[in-house]
Amino acid sequence: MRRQGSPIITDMKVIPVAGYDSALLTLSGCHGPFFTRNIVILEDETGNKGIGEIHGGEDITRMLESYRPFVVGQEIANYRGCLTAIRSGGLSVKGDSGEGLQGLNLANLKFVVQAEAAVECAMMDLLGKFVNQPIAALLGDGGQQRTEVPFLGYLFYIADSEKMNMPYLRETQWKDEWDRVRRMETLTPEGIVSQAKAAHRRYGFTNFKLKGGVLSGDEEMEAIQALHEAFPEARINLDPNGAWSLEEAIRLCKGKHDILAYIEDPCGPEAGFSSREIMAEFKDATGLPVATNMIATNWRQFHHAAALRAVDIVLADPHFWTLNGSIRMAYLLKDWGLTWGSHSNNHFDITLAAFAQVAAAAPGNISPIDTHYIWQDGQELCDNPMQIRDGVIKLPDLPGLGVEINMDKVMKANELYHRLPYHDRDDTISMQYLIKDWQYHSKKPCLVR
Ligand code: GKR
Ligand code: MG
Repeated sequence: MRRQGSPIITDMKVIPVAGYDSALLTLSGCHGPFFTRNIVILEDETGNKGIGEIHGGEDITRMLESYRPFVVGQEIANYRGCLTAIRSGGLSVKGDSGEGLQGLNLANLKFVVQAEAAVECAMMDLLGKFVNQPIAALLGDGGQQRTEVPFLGYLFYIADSEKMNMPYLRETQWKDEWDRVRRMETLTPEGIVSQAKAAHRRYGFTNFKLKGGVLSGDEEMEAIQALHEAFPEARINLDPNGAWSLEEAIRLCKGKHDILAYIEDPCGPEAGFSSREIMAEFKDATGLPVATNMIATNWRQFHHAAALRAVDIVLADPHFWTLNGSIRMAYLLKDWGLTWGSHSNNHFDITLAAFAQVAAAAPGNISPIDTHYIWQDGQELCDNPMQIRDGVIKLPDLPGLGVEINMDKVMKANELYHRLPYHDRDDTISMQYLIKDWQYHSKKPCLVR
C-alpha cells in the first residue's frame, strides 16, 4: 500500500573530494597541501537534493557506499529508521582498539567518525525542504534555539611551505590580509597575533583558539599572553591535544584564569592513569575549565569523564556524535550545568552549514564553536555558502540545510581528489621535510625533538 507520505529517495551519490590546505602544525605533524572529504548527495522523487559532508579517506567512502541499499527507496521522513538499518547492516571498519582519540592517533579517526551522520544530514536536508523548516527546527526537544551561531577564530602555527617540496598553494594575489597570513610561516607570538588580527578583520571573531602541541608549553603560553594583550575582552583557549604531562600542565595553567578562559585537552593518559583521571586531577589543581574532543568521543567515554568531573565543555562534533546525538549531548550538558561546543577538522561549506544548524538547536549558553573553514574559505562546493560575519553565522531563512550544492564545483574537487597519490590524512609526510625522519609522539610537541 502506498499511502500519501513524504517523498521517496531515488538516488544516492557518494563523491570523494579534495581541497587545498595550509601547512598547519599540530601535535600530529604538519597538514599536507590537500585535505579530503566525502560528500553524500541524495535526490528524492520530487527532484529535491539533500546533501551531507563527512571526513575523507577510502574507508569512509566504502562505509558510505555500503549504506546505499538502506537509503534508496526509503521515505525521507523515515530517516531515523534508515540510520538504524545502516547501524546494523552497514559496513564498519575493522581494527578498532577502542582507544579513540585519547592519544590523537589520526589512524583512529575513522573509528570515531560516525559516517552515517552524512546521510542523516542529507536526509534532514530533504525533510526540512519537504516540511519547509530549517534542520535546526527539527532537532532536539525544543527545535531552533537561536538565529545566530557564534564561532571562534581557530589559529594555528604554520610551517614555511617553501621548505617543502610539496604542492602547497602559493598565491601571489590576496583579497585581504587574512588571505596572505593564512599561507605564511607563523611561529612567534607576534605572528599569532597578526593572524588573529587578520581573522578578526575578515570574520569579526571576538574569541580565539590556538592549536598548540607545536612548540614548548612555555612558548605557547607566551602566544596566549600576547593574544590576551591584543584582545583583552576575548575568550581565549589553547589546545595542545594532550601533549603536556599533568605536572607541566598544572605549572603552565595554574593562576592563568586572567588570560585563558578555558583549556582544551591539556594532558592525556600517564603513569597508568587514563586521560579522564588525569584531566580530573588537572581540574582539581587549577580550577580552570576544561574542554575536550579527545577524552569523551562516545557515550561510554563521556559517562566516565562526567563521573570523574574531568570536563566542563564537551566539543560534541556532529560528525563524531551524529547531528541528533550532538543535540542529545547539548540537552544533557545544559541540565547538568556543563557546556556544549563543537570540535572540527578541515571541511567545506556543507559542514559549515551543518554545524551552524546543529549549534542553532543546542540549548543554553554554548561555547563559540570551532571551524577550520577560514583556512578553506574560497573553495566552496555550494552556491550560497553561509558567511561568518561579526564572529557569527546568521542562519538563512531557508528550509533544510540552507545551502545548495553546485555540481560543477563538486566535480572539480572530485577531479583533484583523484589526482592525489593518497587519500587518507597523514601529517608525517610534510613534517619529515621539516625534521628528518620525524615521527609522531603523543607527548612531544611536533617541533620539539
Ligand atoms: O586540524 O590538525 C588539526 C587539528 O589538530 C585537529 O586534527 C584536531 O582534531 O581540531 C582538532 C582538535 O581540536 O583537537
Ligand atoms: Mg581539540
